[in-house]
Amino acid sequence: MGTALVYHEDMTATRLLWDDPECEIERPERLTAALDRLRQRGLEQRCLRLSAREASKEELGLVHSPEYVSLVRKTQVLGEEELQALSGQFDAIYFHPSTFHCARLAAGAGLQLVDAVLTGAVQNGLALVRPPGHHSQRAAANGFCVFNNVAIAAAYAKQKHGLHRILIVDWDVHHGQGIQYLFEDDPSVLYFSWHRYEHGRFWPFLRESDADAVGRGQGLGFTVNLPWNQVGMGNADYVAAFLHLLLPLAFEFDPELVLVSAGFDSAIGDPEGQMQATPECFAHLTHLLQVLAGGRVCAMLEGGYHLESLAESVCMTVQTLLGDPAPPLSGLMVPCQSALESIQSARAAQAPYWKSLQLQDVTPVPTSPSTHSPEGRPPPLLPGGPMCKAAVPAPAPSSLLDQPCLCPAPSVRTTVALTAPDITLVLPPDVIQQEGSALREETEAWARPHESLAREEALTALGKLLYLLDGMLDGQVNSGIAATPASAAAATLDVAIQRGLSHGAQRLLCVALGQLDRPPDLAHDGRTLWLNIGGKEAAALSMFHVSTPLPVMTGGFLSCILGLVLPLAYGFQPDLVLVALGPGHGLQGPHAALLAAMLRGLAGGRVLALLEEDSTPQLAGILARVLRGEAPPSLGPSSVASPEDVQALMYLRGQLEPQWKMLQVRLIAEAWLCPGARLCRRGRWGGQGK
Ligand code: X5A
Ligand code: ZN
Repeated sequence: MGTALVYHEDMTATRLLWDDPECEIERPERLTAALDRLRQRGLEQRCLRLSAREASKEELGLVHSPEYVSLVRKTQVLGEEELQALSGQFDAIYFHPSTFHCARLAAGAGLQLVDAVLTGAVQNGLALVRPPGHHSQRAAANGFCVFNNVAIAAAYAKQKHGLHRILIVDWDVHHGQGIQYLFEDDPSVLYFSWHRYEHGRFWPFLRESDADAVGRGQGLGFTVNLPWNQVGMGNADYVAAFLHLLLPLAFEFDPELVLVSAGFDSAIGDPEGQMQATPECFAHLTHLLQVLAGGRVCAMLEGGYHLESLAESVCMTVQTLLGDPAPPLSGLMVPCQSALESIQSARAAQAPYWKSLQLQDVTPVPTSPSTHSPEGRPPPLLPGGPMCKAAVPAPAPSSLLDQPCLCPAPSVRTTVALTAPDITLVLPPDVIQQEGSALREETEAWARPHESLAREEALTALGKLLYLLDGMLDGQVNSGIAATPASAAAATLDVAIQRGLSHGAQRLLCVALGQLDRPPDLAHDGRTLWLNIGGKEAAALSMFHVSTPLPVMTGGFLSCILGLVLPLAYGFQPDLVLVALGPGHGLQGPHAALLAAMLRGLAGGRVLALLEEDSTPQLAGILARVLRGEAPPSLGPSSVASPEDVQALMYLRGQLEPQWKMLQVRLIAEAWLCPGARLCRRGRWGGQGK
C-alpha cells in the first residue's frame, strides 16, 4: 500500500545565528544528510513524496496557547539581538527569522502524514522535519523544539479522524516531556518514552522522567517512562525494552494508529545520547511496531546529531516501512544489568494498570516444575559447560563507521514462492507461484530414510520444498510457503532442517506448531534451536530443545511470542527460520500471521513456512501476505493469559534464563544464575563499557 515521505526544503532554513555550544548541533545538514542518503539508496524514489504544508493557526491551537503561537509568529520580524534575547527565555532554544515558517511546516508535515495513512493513501510513512517537536509545551519552546509536531498529530487524529486509541513511541534519547505533559491525563493516548536519565543527572533533569511517572487521573498507566541510568545501551537493551515492556502494553492497548517520535540521537555515535545501538536496530524497532494498528505507523523526525549515524538510521527506518526485511542485528544479544533494572522498575510501576504485566510479575518462579521434563528433574542445559560460549555467535562488535550495514538491502521486494498447487488462492502482488522442483534422484535420496516420504504426493511436495529452500539459501527468494501431506509433515521438516544446515545455514531456528517431535537424529551441536509450541507440557530438554503448550487465550499467545519465542530467537540470531504448522496445530489465522510477521524480523526475513496440504486457502493467503511484508491484521482487545499459560512461561523462563539472557525480565543475582556469567560478559568484550 506504500510509504509516504513528507518533506519540504524550506525546513533547512532555520539555523543558529550566534554562538551557543548547546544548540549548534541542531543544524540544516541533519535534513540534507538524511535525504541525500535516502536518494543514494534508492529509497526516496520508492516512497510517495509529499511536499509539507504549513499547519494552520487552528491546528497549532490543538496543543498550543494562542498567545504562544503569536509570540512565535512575531519572531519572523525580529532582528538578531532580539531573537537571541527571546531565545534566552527558554531552555536550549534558538529562534531564526524562518523559525515560524519551518515549525509550521514541521507540524503540517505530520498532519499530512496522518491524513495519508488514515485515508488509506499509504500504509505508513516518515516526515523528515525540523525543528523537532517533543520537548515543546503548551506555551513554551524547549530543547530545540518549537511546536510539538507529534502531539499536534495525535490531537488531530483524534479530532479530525475520530480515533480513540493512539500509541506514541518516543525512541529519541531525550525524554519528550512536552508530549507527556500534554497527554498525562488522557487515556486515549498511550505515551512511551525511553531516555538517557542517569538518575536525573541528564538533561532535562526532571523528576517526572522517572519510571514512577505513570500519568494522572483518567490517564494513569498511559504514560510509560523507561529511564536509562547508564550510557552505552545497545541493540539487546532496546529490543528487550520493546519485547518485555512496550509491546505487551501496546498489544493490550490495541492502538488504531502508531506515531513515532523518531529521534536518532539514541543511535551509536551520537554526541548527545552516547548510546551503542546500531542503525539496523531501528529497522527492528520499526518492524516490531508494524505488527500494531494494522501497520499504520507514522514516524516523525526528532533528534539525531551524528550525521552519518542519523542518515543510516533513517534509511533503516524507511526501508522497513517499505516492507523490506530487517538486516540481522550485530553484537552479542545480552541486555546489560542496568537496562534490566530499568525495564524491571518500569514494569513494576506499570503493573497496577496492565493485565499483561500482572500475572507474570506476581507469580513466583516454581522451584520444582508443575509440568516437567520426562526425566522429572530440571533438564541438563547446555551439553559441555556454561552458557556464554554456547550457540550465541561471537560477531565482533561492529563500529558504525567501519561497517554501516552488515547486510545489503534487498534490491527486490520480498517474494514468496508457493509450492502448494492444491491450495488455490489469489496470490498477493509480487508473490510468485513456484513451478520448479528439485531433481528426482536428489529428492529420492533425501526421502529414502523416511517411510512417510515414500508416497508419490509426499515426494512431489518434498521436491518443491527443496527447490524453494535452495532458492532461499542462494538469495533468489527471500521467504516461502511450502505444503506437504499431513502424514509427511514431520519427515519433510526433518529433511528441510538437514538440507538447510548442509547448504549454508549456520544457525537454524525451527518453530514447530502442533504435534511435531524434534527429529531424533538432529545433532546437539547448537546449530538448530528447536521450539515446539503445542507440546503437552512445558519442557526445556536442553537450551536448544524447548517445548511449550499452545496457549489457549490470545493474551497467553502474545506473552508466549513476546516473552519466549522472540527472546530466544533474538538471542540465537538464526540465519534461517522454519515455521511448521503441523498436525493439530490449532493456530487461528490471525495468530499464525502475527507469529510469521514477527519471525520475519529474524534471519533477514528468510522464513520458510511449512503447511499441511489441507490447510485453508485463507491461511496460506494470510501467511503469503505477511511474509511479503504486509501488516498482520490486529488481534483486537486481548484476553488475559490463563494461569496455565503463565505457569508454563514462568517455568521455561526459570529454566532458560541462565542461557538465554534475552528472556530476563527481572533481576536475579547473576552469580546464582551462572557462575561464569560475569566473566563471559566481560572477558571477551571488556564489558560493553557499562
Ligand atoms: C529534539 C532533541 C535535545 C535538546 C538537548 C539540549 N532535543 N541539551 O533531541
Ligand atoms: Zn533528542
